[in-house]
Amino acid sequence: ATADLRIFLDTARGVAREAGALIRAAFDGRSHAIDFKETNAADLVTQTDRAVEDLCLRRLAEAFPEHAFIGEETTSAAAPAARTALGDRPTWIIDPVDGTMNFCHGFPFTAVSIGLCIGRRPVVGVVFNPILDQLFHAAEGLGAFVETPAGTQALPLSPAAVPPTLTTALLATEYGAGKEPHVLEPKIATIRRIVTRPVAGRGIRSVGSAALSMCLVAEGSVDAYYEAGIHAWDVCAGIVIVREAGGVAVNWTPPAGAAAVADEPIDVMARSVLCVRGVKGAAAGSQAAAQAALVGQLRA
Ligand code: LIP
Repeated sequence: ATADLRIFLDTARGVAREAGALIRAAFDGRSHAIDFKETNAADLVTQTDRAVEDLCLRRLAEAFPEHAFIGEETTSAAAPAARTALGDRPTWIIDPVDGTMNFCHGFPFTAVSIGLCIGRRPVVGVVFNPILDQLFHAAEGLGAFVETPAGTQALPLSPAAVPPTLTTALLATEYGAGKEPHVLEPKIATIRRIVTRPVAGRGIRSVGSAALSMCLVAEGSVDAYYEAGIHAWDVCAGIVIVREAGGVAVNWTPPAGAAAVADEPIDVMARSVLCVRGVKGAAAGSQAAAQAALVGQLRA
């Protein structure tokens, strides 16, 4: 119930702050010993990723011993057969350092991302960028907020007062660590379509963190974000933050027989995401047509 979600959210916020302090302390932009995952030169992991994941798993397991856990580094290091599948049990999905490459290079878009799924649906999300000191959080039915040293604000922020359209859109995407042709080609084709066709989007940004890209959608700084090849830990928390900020978050490929975009379920394990911002002050549902149109254009 709502009271439980509040407890889950507040616990995750505390854990994210503690984790963020570790990231902040290690953020010197130069001297990280880097390992590579899956023999891919663009898929990095550092001691900080591992230390932050250990901390998050320990703290959340102490608080909620009956819950399940999926962490990026634990999962990546495990043999496929030993990886935790997402079931109906409450499951925390954690990316200890989303934007590890940014972290290694001293580019200040890096965050700890903590999401909770119940019955496979993302219901709590916390994304904390300790470098810029921005903590984004949301829980189903409780709204989305950003905490900064200046205070707490509800999302979206202004000036996202008009519905999003492709012709006026500032979009975000990532080239991503996955270099398989079936992942990269559709992304590049979409970028080409957006930047070459007249009046098809104003511009594209790539900030290097899926979680923070989704927070940019939630706050209204970008109109939409799409990516394929990402993992559940990159997007679980962000999905809740986008949705609670009045945005839509769906998979890039629609599920078979799906109804309206606004009612589409999202599969966090499906390795893709497409999200569109909400409109500040809009009545629930009043922006659905504009959001669905933009989703359709980006999927086309
Ligand atoms: C990264 C994402 C980024 C994506 C990369 C990678 P990591 O997460 O946030 O948006 O393009 O493929 O997955 O590995 O830094 O946690």
